[in-house]
Amino acid sequence: SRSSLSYAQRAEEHRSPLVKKLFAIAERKKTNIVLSADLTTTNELLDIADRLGPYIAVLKTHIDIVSDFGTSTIDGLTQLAQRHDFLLFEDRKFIDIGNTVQKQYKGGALRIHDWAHIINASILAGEGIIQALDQTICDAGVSERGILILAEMTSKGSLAVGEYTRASVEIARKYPQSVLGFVSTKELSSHSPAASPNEDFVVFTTGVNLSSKGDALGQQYQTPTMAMAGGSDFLIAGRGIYAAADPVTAVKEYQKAGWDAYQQRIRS
Ligand code: 5IU
Repeated sequence: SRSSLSYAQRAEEHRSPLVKKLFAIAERKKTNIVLSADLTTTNELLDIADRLGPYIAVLKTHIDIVSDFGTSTIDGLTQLAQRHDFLLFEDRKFIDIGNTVQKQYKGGALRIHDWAHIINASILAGEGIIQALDQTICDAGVSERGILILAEMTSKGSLAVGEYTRASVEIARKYPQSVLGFVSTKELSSHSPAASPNEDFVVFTTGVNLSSKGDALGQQYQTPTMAMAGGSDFLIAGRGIYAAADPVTAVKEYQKAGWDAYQQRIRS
C-alpha cells in the first residue's frame, strides 16, 4: 500500500510538482517534521525559523498572530525557506463562502497566496470553498501552491468526524490539481472503495508531542511513532519543540523519532 512506499518512490509517481518537492525535501534532509511556529513577533518567528530550519521539512505559520506583521515578516520567511530548504504552510483554516475566501487568500493584508506554498481549508461551507481556492491556484499559474483539507481536528469534542471526514475525502478527489491531501490524525483514503490505484494524498498530522498528552484547552496529543504507524506522512509539532528549554535539541529528537518511525513503516 501507499504507506509502505518511501517518499522518494512516491515523489516519482506523484503528479503534483509541489508534492514532489515536499517529498524530495524530506528525503534530502531526512525529516518529516513540520514546525508549528506559533510565535507572536517577527523577530521571534524568524529567529526560530533560522535556528530550526535545517531540521524541518515545512514551517507552519499563523501569520495573523504576528503583532508586527509586515513585508519584513514575509521576506524573512521566504529567504529562510530558500536558505534552509523548507516549505511554508499558512494554517489559515479558510472556512467562508468561495467569493470571500478568494479575497482572503489572494490579496488582503496578509497576501497569503504570494508566499505560502500550502494552505488549509475546512469544508464546513461545502465544496464551493475548495472550488474557489482551486480556481485561484489554477488561474495564478504558479505551480507550487496547494491545499490541505481539514478532515479532522485534534481538539477534544471535535465535530469533524465520521460523515464529515468521509466528505472531505470525496471533495479532495474532485480537485487533484490543487488538493494535496489532509490535515488528519491518521491516513483516511486508501481503504475507501473509490480510491484509484494511483491516488496518493499526503497526510499532515497535528497534535504531535513526545512528552505531553494534552493541554488545558482541549488539545490532545499522540507521539510521532503512533502518528506514523497510523499512516501520517508529516508530523506537525509546536510547543513540544519551540517551547522546550532547548528547541534545537528538541527538534532533533522529534526529527529522529519521526524518521525512525517512517523507516520502520516502509520496511514492514
Ligand atoms: N492545529 C491543531 N489541531 C488541529 C489543527 C491544527 O493543534 O486539528 I487542523 C494547530 C494548532 C497549533 C498547532 O498551531 O497545530 C499545534 O500546536 P502544539 O503542538 O503546540 O499543540
